Amino acid sequence: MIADRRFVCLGLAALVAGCGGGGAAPVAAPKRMASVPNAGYDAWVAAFKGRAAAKGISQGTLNSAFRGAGYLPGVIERDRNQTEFTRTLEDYLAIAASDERVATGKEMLRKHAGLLGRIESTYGVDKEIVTAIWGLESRYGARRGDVPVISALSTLAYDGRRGSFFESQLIAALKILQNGDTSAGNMVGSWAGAMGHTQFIPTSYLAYAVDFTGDGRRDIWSENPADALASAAAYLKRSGWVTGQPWGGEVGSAAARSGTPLAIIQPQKPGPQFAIFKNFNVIKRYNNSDSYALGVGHLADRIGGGGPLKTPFGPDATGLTLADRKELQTRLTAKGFDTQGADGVIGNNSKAAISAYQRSAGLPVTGEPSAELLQRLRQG
Ligand SMILES: [Ca+2]
Repeated sequence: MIADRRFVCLGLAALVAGCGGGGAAPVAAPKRMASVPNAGYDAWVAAFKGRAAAKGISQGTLNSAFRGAGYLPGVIERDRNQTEFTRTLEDYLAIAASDERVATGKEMLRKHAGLLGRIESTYGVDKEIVTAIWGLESRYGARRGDVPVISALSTLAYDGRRGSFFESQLIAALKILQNGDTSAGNMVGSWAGAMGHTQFIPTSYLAYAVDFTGDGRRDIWSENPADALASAAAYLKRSGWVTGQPWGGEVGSAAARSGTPLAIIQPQKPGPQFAIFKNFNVIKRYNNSDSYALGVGHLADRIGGGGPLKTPFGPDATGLTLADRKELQTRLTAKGFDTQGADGVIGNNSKAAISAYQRSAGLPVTGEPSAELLQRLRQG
């Protein structure tokens, strides 16, 4: 649930833009951040409590919410270190629908078949789509984030870059606590306050989260993903999901021929063309990015048993195709310069391996792939 992907970077947003990240290799999970004393922050919190009280937050809620809260320099560091770059669609899809994410998605679809079936029949949103969102937002619950949300949001609101956005998220988080859906200690998420299996930000939680288990609490933080997955489906339904219609599909596929598409798009040339339907735009309400919507749609198709895209992408800016980049990674790893996998996505691990190889071979250290480098590796 990404209101603005430049500011919320835990799950899939980290793959889209503005979040750095290390290619296909796992990005280190955020360590629980430690708070440090900060008099300016304390003064800000004292003033904020007055504004929150005026918006209906009780003293009891404010006191318990801020009892363990503090200024988190790690959050500001993450906010400042967002590099602005956009992955190619090819790289994005290679990560979003990696073999591992597809395999785990199929496993989750089996493991939670009953739950996902009930969610599908309740909200009319395909279980594969809900599962794909789960996979992209938190790797099926494995990366829900462990940063205390009240501390994170108050730190960002105090810091002031987009202060009003984060103050409104903080007020919403306090409303969640006041409603009794969870406790301050349990309310953890990404460094920017996206929470639970499907990474809802607090305002979206208030507007769309549902209690699917019927225990009276909308618990998206639980190990049990029921409320979170149903909340994602509820969000898509309320955003206009058309039951029974596909998101779209690669031009030429059966899904792409199932009606009159809204448009044909080709985000990367040369590369596959996609016929898109209304549901494509509904997925974009979750995260306003064509790459994200294609990632969800394609991952859902793969989880549902579909194959890879038929049309290859052309060579990248360095002149290498996906097969070339995989070969480069395989050859580097075989020589002892471990790229941590060979998925064809040149991320930080691959760049480090290239640099180490170049250093050992007495070459200029660029860390960048090239046809020349691949040729050299082929020659032994
Ligand atoms: Ca519940």
